[in-house]
Amino acid sequence: MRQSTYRRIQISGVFIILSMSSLMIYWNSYQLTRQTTEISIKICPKNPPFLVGPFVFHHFNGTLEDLNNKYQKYKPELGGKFKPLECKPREKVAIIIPYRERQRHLMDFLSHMPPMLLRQQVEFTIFVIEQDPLGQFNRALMTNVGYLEALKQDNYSCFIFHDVDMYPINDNNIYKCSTSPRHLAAAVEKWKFGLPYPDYYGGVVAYPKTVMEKTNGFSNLYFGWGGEDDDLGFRLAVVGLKCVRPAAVYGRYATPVHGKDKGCPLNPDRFTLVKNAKSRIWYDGLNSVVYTVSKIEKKKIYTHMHITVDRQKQEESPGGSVSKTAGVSVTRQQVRFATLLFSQGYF
Ligand code: BGN
Repeated sequence: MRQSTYRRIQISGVFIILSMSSLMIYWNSYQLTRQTTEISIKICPKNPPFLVGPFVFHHFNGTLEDLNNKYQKYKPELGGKFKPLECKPREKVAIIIPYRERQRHLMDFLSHMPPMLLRQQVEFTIFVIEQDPLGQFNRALMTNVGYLEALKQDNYSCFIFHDVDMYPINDNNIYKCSTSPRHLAAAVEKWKFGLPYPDYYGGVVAYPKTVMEKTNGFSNLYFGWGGEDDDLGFRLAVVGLKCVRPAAVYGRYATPVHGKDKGCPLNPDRFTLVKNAKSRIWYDGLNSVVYTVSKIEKKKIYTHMHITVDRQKQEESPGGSVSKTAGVSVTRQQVRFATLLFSQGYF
């Protein structure tokens, strides 16, 4: 009886030792595979190897569900964080789209951009920053909000502020940041693949986080159409920076025609605001933006934020009291261009 108990204890001991050693073996091999996987994913090369272009822009006629399915193979995280699968990206890029009532353009954008960005081996998330329907649209204020809110989601180091109706048509226009701010829209279809004037900074710009910090972001005071992009150029000048552009042969954008925007009439104050852009930079921007986030929708392939703006409160904030005296002059080309567009019924 005693002997059999002894044997049972012996057998259990052997069993426990065996189980422990197999656990150890399993743990060691798990660690080894983890290390080798981490080592085998290299940092992405400076020059991505699979670029194509020029290519043609195609409208997309499907649904968001179609795109969700199409991009499943890239395994985006909820909210639309895409990463190249073959290498470790060098930076995190937030693509910020100031947005209102442009559903068709948004679908085109979502269909057009991810494949190109993944060929460029960029880690990115698309943030659609939608201003609620009441009141006039404020594009630059939406970009400030996009920047601040994206940073609450992750530590992005590069921000690309993008019109929803501009589609790059050459992979060599790389969606990454350098130390200088970059104006990516170097050759725009609606300007016959050129620019309306040399200091035009509209459409698409890439700012590293450091530049947003240096310029206090953008002005919050441009309600309605025009001027906020000219303001940006003056802010950069104050801090001693200038936008660089890709070669025109690469920085090409398709801009399919569309109807007038509701809620975005010409801003009559824009001339005064642009004139005083330099004097407002330190108190009109990221440090004075007034908004509330009414909803954040983390979709499968992008993040959609709904933003409420209170124009009166914004204009009562420290940056709102626009000086009517001091100021720089608006270039003659900028004024001539705005007048020309207006006379052609563009707005
Ligand atoms: C300019 C607008 C820009 C616009 C371009 C191209 C103004 C302010 C004038 C001082 N600037 O005329 O905002 O991006 O045309 O459309 O209206």
